[in-house]
Amino acid sequence: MTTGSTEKSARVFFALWPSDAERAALAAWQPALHKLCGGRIIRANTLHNTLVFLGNVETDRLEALRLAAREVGGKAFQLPFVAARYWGHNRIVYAAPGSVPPPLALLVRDLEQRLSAHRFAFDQRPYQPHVTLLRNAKWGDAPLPGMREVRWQVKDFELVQSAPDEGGANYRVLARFPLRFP
Ligand code: 2AM
Repeated sequence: MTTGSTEKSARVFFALWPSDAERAALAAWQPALHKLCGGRIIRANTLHNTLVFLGNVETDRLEALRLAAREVGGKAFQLPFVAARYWGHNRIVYAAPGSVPPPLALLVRDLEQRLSAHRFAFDQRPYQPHVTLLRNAKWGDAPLPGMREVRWQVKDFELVQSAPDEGGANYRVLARFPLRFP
């Protein structure tokens, strides 16, 4: 596996990466939310749901990281995003599922266990599934308007590299890991 760069480390995370149709359906929430909350609209082609954030990993360990993720034995599942919400602490507007489907919780737990077993460090924050839609937004604690539900069919998860550019972050899918159908 190559990152296509000569950098010694890469900023990486594991995520659920939607299909084009799922991505377009979530992007359709953005204009109305932007009108209300302002801030910066996240580019539709970068919308994702982070599972585990690692940060900088030495490029010569990326192959070991990919092999660690291949040990994860998760199942495919459906993930419905039902509401737009706001976090004041980091000023993001995000899409949220109504609940965490059990196979998603198991996937994150299994992935974290495999990463720990292979001595990879990662952000230990409790997992709260979300797709960031706007950054630097402004809203209070009133509910945001209802949005049309978007159902993701989660069939795989991805290892993604993040490289900042002027328009926000630029993401590159380094590897895909299929989930099993029950
Ligand atoms: P966010 O959208 O809530 O900011 C790439 O930065 C992805 O990793 C984003 O989806 C971001 O979540 C998530 N992430 C989780 N922990 C992070 C951290 N400590 N630093 C930067 N991004 C983090």
